[in-house]
Amino acid sequence: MTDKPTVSDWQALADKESKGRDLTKDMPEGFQVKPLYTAEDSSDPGLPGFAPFTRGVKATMYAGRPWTIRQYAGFSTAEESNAFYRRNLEAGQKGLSVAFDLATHRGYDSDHPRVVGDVGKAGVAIDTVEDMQILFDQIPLDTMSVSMTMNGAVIPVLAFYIVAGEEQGVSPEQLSGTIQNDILKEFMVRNTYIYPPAPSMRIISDIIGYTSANMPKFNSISISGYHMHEAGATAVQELAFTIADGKEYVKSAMETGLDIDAFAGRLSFFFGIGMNFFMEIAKLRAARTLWYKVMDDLGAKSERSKMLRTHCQTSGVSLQEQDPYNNVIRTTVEAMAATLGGTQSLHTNALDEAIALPTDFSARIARNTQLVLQEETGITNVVDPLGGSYYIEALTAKLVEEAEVLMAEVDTLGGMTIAVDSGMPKQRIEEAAAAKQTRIDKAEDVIVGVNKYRLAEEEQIETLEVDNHKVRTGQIARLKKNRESRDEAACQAALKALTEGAKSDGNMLALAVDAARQRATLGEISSAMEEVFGRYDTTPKPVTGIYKSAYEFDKRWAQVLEGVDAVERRLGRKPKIMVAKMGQDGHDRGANVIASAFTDMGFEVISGPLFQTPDETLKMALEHEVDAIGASSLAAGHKTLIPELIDLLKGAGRADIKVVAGGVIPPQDYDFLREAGVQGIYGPGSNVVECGADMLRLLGHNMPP
Ligand code: 2CP
Repeated sequence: MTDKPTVSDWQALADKESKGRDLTKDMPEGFQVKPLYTAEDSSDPGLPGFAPFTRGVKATMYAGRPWTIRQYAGFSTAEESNAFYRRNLEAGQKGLSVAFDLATHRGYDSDHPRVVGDVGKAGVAIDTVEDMQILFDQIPLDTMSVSMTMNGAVIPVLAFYIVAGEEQGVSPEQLSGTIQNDILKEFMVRNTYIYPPAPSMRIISDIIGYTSANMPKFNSISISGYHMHEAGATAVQELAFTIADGKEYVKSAMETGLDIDAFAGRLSFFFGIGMNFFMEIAKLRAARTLWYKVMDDLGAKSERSKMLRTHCQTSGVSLQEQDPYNNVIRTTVEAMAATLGGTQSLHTNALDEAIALPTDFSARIARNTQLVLQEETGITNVVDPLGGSYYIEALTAKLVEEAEVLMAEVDTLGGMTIAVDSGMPKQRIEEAAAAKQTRIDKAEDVIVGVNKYRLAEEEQIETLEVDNHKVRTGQIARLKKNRESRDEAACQAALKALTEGAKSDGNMLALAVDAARQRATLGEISSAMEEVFGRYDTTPKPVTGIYKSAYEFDKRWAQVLEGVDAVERRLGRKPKIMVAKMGQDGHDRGANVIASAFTDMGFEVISGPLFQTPDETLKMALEHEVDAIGASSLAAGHKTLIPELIDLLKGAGRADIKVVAGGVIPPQDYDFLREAGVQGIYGPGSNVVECGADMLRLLGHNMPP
């Protein structure tokens, strides 16, 4: 009998096979993975349902109850979104998840002049309790669990939901669901905040206080790594910053005198799931392990307080505009990672989400992806089926270890509120995003159909378009009716009480529920608090130097640098571009990537603040005497806001300033935008170096192809 081969025997054989080639792979997380893992690399993760919950928070997990199929949706009016929800529930969806439009997110009623291009676009427009009632018409709020993605205008939205429930005959104790209510990550990456950090943190504690006393089935927060993931964070960054955010919320609620075990069982989480399959599975297992340790350290006694329960969404940025049916495959792989990682609830993206809102067709395929996994594959039969895999266990432990290092750094700074204020997490994530973009542009990270195997000709797919003007007109009429039919004095008194409460220590949610009962609108409730808290504004601060070093020896990059030099010599100054974010769309990853890369190319880049009106963009562009404006749009406002900017430029006699557009823009809209005067359009998957080359051509430089 021969001896059992050892790991050294394997190494010798592997070296022979690979002819000494190094087969370890660098991960964006800053560590390497080896081609083989063995028992020597891993340890026993324990059992599901028991601390530290690495293998799942329930003993039986999906064998006892499958994850909730919860598709995030909402567009145009409450009527249309309600009809969409009901069709989806009949077709197998299990929970609801509401997407609000950006006007609602930022606390503006639909008739506010700043939100002309945003109403009803990237979600449903909600201005009043009536809108909320229509949204849930014939959907019983005592049995349906409803998630609402709301952070900025979280107080009026939750108040409307509570009052809509009351008027359906459902008491707050019966309401089940989740409110996102995670403001720290808004300041870091998502940008739909309204108030500055300190009052925003107070609002969160008020909500935790109110829901723990009155809404025992309602998850008071969804602490979200998803948006960090989408902004380009590595798995380690997503884990560390999300868990650190959670720790901050717990500490701040405890400081108001709440008992940790009275509210911690209703804290929930939300992670993004990308294409690094095993990394993503390990990430969810690591997240549960980390949360257990954090909550144990903070003194939680109840086991429930230490369980990390999470929703997941497949990655939006992994979706591509090119060859879009590949997105179905990507979403399936990501959904498998989420479920093998033990998520409680899941949204699977629609294949057209990189370019537009889902259609009924693409929404069906997305939902069916989960139904097929749940009902055809056997994934639900066994708890944590990858538990004990040497690689998965080693990866889980490595992620825990690395995330703890980063969390310690946050602790040294003084916790997440201070860290966010210092800009550290945002900066780290932007560095990771720029590094990832470079790997994609150089085809080191392969994206099938984009930087490899690209189709010679793309077929257009049908997309959904919302008639923003129609939605806004309808909402304005409904707002008028609401204001005319309410008891004005009672409404104003409730709003005044809210402002007074903001000045003292009133519970903002309890006071807003009173105002909602008196038919105060979302904008009015938000303004009543804004009087005391103020409105927070910010300008993106892109990182520099990453592209320069990544492309040091690249020929095309060198041509672009030469081009920029030539234009500079001609103009007697650097060519200047402004990166503009108009409307209430706060997605700034793309704008930051462009600003970073163009700065490194030698352009002078002016980054406009978020949430500009076209008029404000015009003024800033003229003031800085820019040569071109790049308008970044990821929330469907492009057909309204960009043409308006071009008209304003013409009106100011500056039609010579070139306008290009980038972001989530359906190809169907390209002709419309070109006719409006847009001179370059760059969708997802565009190569930033080529964008630079194009810009030089627009500025009159004879750029080689
Ligand atoms: C679960 N249950 C079980 C078992 N599994 N009971 C016995 N045996 C089992 N095996 C119980 C649970 O304890 C729970 O009851 C109930 O069944 C429901 O299960 P759950 O696992 O809690 O699922 P859920 O109700 O769907 O809740 C999941 C989450 C929740 C994660 C806790 O917070 C959630 O739904 N989040 C969704 C967030 C979301 O949709 N976000 C949208 C983001 P108890 O409750 O009594 O314990 S989209 C965002 C976009 C991209 C954006 O932000 O911009």
